[in-house]
Amino acid sequence: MKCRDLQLYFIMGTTNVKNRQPLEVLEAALQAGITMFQFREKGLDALSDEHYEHFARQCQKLCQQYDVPFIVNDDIELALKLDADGIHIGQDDLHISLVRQKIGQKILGVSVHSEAELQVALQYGADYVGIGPIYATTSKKDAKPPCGTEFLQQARKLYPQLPIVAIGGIDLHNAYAVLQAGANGVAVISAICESMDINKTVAIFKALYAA
Ligand code: 3NM
Repeated sequence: MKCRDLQLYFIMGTTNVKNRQPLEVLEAALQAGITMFQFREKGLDALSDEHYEHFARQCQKLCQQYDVPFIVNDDIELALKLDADGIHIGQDDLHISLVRQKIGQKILGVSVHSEAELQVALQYGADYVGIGPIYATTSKKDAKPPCGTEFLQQARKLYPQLPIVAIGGIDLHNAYAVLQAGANGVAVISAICESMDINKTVAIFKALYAA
């Protein structure tokens, strides 16, 4: 995994998309140039069983067509079954050391909220860390209070080479500040799922890196 894979990391499940087909949204985002995708099927109306797996496979197939890494949120069994490119875990999931054992060389992303969590993630070989929620988000029910960019800046100072993606409430207006604070990229749900023009939204995000 390269740092620039984190530039525009799109996260989506069926419950994040209203009035549109989730696969159409994903394909539009891929066409427009997202650099990484995370399959995150959560919430009351989330798919389950064979529907869940089928949808995951469809997402994976699209990502493969566009040569974009397909990362699974939390579900290690699914990631292994589908031979996904990687997995992203939080602090409430299986311990990172066990996850690393199970997934071998696959990409491993870990959400961290403190220096202690960051050190554990690195000790067990996280390929990248997610820091957030930077700003208020409505996309994750159990999100912690927004932390702003302070911890992100601290993490960057401590580990100049560490691939870091920032998450939570990031949109076209605040993304630049997050990159300035030290993130290699931004992970977004609503900025893309709720965009009226995904092509344009993605282009604007990506133009931030050309500046
Ligand atoms: N994880 P949006 S915040 C999936 O803080 C997720 O770990 C977060 O969605 C964390 O871009 C979040 O719509 C939701 O704010 C991000």
